[in-house]
Amino acid sequence: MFTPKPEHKFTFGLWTVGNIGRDPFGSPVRQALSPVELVHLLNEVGAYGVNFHDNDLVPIDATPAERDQIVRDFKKALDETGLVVPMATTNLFADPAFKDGAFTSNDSRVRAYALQKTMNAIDLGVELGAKVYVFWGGREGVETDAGKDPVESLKRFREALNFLCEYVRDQGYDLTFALEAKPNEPRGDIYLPTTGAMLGFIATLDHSEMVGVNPEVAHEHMAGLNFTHAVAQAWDAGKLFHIDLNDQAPGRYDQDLRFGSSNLKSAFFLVKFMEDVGYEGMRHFDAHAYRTEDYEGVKDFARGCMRTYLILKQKAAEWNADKDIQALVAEINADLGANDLLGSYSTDRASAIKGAQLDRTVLGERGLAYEKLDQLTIELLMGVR
Ligand code: GCO
Ligand code: MN
Ligand code: MN
Repeated sequence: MFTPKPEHKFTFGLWTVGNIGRDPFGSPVRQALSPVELVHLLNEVGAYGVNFHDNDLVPIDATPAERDQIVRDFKKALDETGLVVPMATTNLFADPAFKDGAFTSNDSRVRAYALQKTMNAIDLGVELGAKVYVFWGGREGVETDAGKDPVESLKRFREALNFLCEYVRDQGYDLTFALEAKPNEPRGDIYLPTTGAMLGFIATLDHSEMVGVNPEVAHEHMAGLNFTHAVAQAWDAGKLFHIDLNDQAPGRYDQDLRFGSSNLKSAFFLVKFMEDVGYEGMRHFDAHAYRTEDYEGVKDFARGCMRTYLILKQKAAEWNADKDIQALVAEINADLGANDLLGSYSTDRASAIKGAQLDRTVLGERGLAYEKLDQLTIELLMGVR
């Protein structure tokens, strides 16, 4: 019943199932698999697609001949499995050249190299079928504000995105950009730390119509925010181009946990939101298996992400069909006599609202039954309804 199918659009990055379990305190615990092996692993667990950073696929020091061979092998694996590449991105954070950022670096040579690397990576992504291109500014930030001017940094980031939008148009590519916010890690502070900040920034771009967001559960949780609200704002703005699903306990290091494994209730409201509004994009899992796992555990992790999503989707349908829950929802939203009073501005409406009998004492006395509604939701999630 909870078996992933292509129509569910479940995707994983090569870097997610390919994560070898290195952390700041310890060495890798899993042998690296090749991109071809990872495509087969993803096919085995039932994923629809695979995404990559340029250097997940082609090592940064590969020769042109090596690149071509790697791309040929990868395409063959895609053909054999039927997996698609809906999204691609650039690694602008691993190489020492990017230690002070890429597009926001103070060094113009680094900024030029970041553009060069990104244009090449866009070419590679498009060659493999990507329709969305993600920008995560992992090192676009600071440890100390003594080093970089925040306004200048925003200008540089804007110039780079304007340039790359023009590049995509010039090439005639069918590609949109999705900006991914994160408050910190690996830098002390990363610019444009939340999805809301990204949405404000996008409005300042020359081709803002090409640019949306890629919100990630863990990143908003790291900032102590409600992820579903961030996603809803992006949706309302027509900017939910992609999404990174994982989980994160507040106040911890960047955990990248299996989807739904830490905050089940918020994962439920997220899935319910995405399904209710009819989000048609990819459900991308940007997470990785615990460091305790071997590759069987990595498959358990990947299957778990998709299975939890599908169970929560089923729970959302049950919530929408539950008579007691829906009776409460109807009661909460019932017209208690002022619906006609509200609407867009007119002089008459302003006078009508000014003259209306609205007894604030009565309004303040009304109980809202949210306790009951939330408990019903919890019981539904716990499987006793
Ligand atoms: C992180 C980020 C990255 C990006 C990836 C795609 O916390 O490291 O989430 O995994 O999503 O670089 O741009
Ligand atoms: Mn992340
Ligand atoms: Mn991410």
